[in-house]
Amino acid sequence: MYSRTNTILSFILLSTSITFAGEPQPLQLTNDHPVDLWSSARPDGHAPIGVMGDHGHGKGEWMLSYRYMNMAMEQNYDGSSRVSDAEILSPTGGNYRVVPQWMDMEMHMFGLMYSPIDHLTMMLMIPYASKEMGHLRRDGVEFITKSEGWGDLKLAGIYELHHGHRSTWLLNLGLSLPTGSTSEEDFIPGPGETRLPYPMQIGSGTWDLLPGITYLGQADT
Ligand SMILES: [Cu+2]
Repeated sequence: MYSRTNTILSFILLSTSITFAGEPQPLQLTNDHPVDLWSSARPDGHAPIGVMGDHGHGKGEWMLSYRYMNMAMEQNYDGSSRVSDAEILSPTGGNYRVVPQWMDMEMHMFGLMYSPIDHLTMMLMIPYASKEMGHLRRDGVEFITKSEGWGDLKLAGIYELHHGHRSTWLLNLGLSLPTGSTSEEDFIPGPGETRLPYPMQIGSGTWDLLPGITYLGQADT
């Protein structure tokens, strides 16, 4: 079973994104809200875009986000040492009939944030993923398998424990629902239409609790 070989060694990660923050509330200058208070309307009110759940919003504020992620993997490893395709296929080596040679993954992540009440922001995220894996069979036949679809829906609440002068504590609690498919199939020369291995599935197939605590601290400038 090729899914058992240790795959995935070197990868390149590219991440680009656009964020739209909607209807920011005017900054109120009170003792509670000094002028240099962090706000999601400020560029420095956001962590790098790959970091999610790093900020809350003011009551009534919403935010739409789109993130694009691309990952390319190649070269098999056993632990930390490289293993050649020939070794994996060899009867005296790995003795596998098929070796995965590369995998490309693309993900479009759509996000929605909304704050219904003070200090609480609700977040919804859903990815659309497409995956491709290239294989080499022992007899020299090469083939590619593909899968594509909507992944696991994530719901989260971000509670502002403390929003002070240049420091903020956030409590994050999220739930990942198994909405993504775990029964993706594709044609494999030989066995024909076959259920793809787990890394090629779109969903995790599990319910996951995603708790977290975030501290934001702003350095004096
Ligand atoms: Cu936001």
